[in-house]
Amino acid sequence: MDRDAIIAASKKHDIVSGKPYKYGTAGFRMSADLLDGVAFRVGLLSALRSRKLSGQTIGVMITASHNPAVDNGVKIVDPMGDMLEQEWESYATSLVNAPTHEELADYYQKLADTLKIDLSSPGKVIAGRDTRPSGITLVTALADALAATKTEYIDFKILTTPQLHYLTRCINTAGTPGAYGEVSEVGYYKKLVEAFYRSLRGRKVTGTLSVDCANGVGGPKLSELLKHHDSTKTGLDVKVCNDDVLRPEVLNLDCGADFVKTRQRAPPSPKPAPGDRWCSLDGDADRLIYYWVDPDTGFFMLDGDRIATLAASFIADLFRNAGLDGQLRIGVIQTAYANGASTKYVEQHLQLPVVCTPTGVKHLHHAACSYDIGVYFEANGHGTVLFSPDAVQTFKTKEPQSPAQKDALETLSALADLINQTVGDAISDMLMVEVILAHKGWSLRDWAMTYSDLPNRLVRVEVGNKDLFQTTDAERKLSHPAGCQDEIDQCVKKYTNARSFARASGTENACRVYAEAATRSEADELANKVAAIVKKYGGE
Ligand code: G16
Repeated sequence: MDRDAIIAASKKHDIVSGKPYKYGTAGFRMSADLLDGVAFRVGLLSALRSRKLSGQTIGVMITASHNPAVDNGVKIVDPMGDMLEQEWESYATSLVNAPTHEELADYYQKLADTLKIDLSSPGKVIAGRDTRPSGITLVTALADALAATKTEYIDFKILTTPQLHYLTRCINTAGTPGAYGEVSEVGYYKKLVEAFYRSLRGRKVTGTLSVDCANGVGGPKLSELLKHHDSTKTGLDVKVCNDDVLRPEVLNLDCGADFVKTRQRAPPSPKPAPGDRWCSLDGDADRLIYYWVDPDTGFFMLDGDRIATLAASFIADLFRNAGLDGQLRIGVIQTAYANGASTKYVEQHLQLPVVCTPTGVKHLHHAACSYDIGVYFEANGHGTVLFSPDAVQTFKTKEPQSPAQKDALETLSALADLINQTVGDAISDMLMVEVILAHKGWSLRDWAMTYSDLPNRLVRVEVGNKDLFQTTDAERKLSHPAGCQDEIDQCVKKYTNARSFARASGTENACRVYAEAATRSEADELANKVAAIVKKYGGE
């Protein structure tokens, strides 16, 4: 093997000792200055992963998404564009934590032996990064690992996270019946725009949509997509806002999907005029939140739960119109953060099953695969709708019995192309929402009328040691530290229709507390009380 080459290259990319690195909710994520050695070691692991999977291409995305500009992150994408298989997360963690360069090379060899990987076989890795300047040096570290292991490598440079997932799947399916699309960024735009035209089926989007791009990669990429789009065909009129990627420090600063969701208000700049239709993307364009400011009642947000219910109800209607009711199964996947009212709406009104998984799209994606149509969204706006190969085949081959059936089947087929099948994609999800609103002839206010959210509050709590907090029951309860959950339960009991839980974030050095209750003041009070409990148990 390339032991000497790995050791020599590794010496250029040290890890910062004394830091326990962990493959978290979305890979390794922390202050960018701690990540050089991590990116190198992730390169080694992706080289192994590709060879284990007979030389299929593995993706590596360098992004810290919604985190502040000083952070960065590295995550691995499997051949079909989904997240790294979970068993491999622990190999990644062990490899990154190897204390010396020699032990790193030894562990690399050990993994190859245990997993029966032929290190002389071909391997291929592609990479993308968001607009953070630190991404440039991290890509160099990654490339050095791929050179040391003689792994073929393509750097796609600046991309949104979902574009990297798209490209990974395109490369691995090229020339097969499941070919996902043209292997290029332009191919991504063309696929989405063409599917957008087909999904609308002659209907027109009305009114301007202002898009807050979090001053991240979504800004330039959305502008790029619009160059391939003819608004006279669709009526879509997009105003791209907060797209300053030249000043790195403004990334996610007082704008973007995470700001809007956690603060429950519109970005202060540019100030949305009352009644205008707005949405926000996050720093790597995989989350989406809609909102408007009502002249009478103020800010109103349509988050991931709302996008899930909108998509599920529209697709269920199309199923009925296509005569597919009862033939294919639709399921909705949520996490503990889903508003209780949305879960009730899906189960009782839409009569669809709901599954709750731990946080992280990797968990939701996995659960969604067990349905013909799996609608998965986290409340924070991260999600997509998965169509099984059987479902897509049925849309194409079922003989329509009426023009209405034909219309429904063709709309379903177009949606399966429009909605990113690899991972949550804010740009693709935004086009899906616009299609559904155009079909229904709805404004955001009509969409909001479907059900009333329970008032809720999300709080970030900094603690001495977030790893003390361990969860069970799809993160709805704490198993550790002992006594903490009891105190939370006692507290929740005092409020009407209330629910609250706490968990350690897998992307930030903090815990998160969620609370919902019958009134806004109760939700706020409960969240603050639970946050105080978490702080008390959180160590020095
Ligand atoms: C990532 C994950 C999401 C998760 C979010 C927050 O999002 O991809 O699935 O909901 O982190 O996770 P946590 O609460 O563990 O910090 P993103 O958009 O930051 O990549």
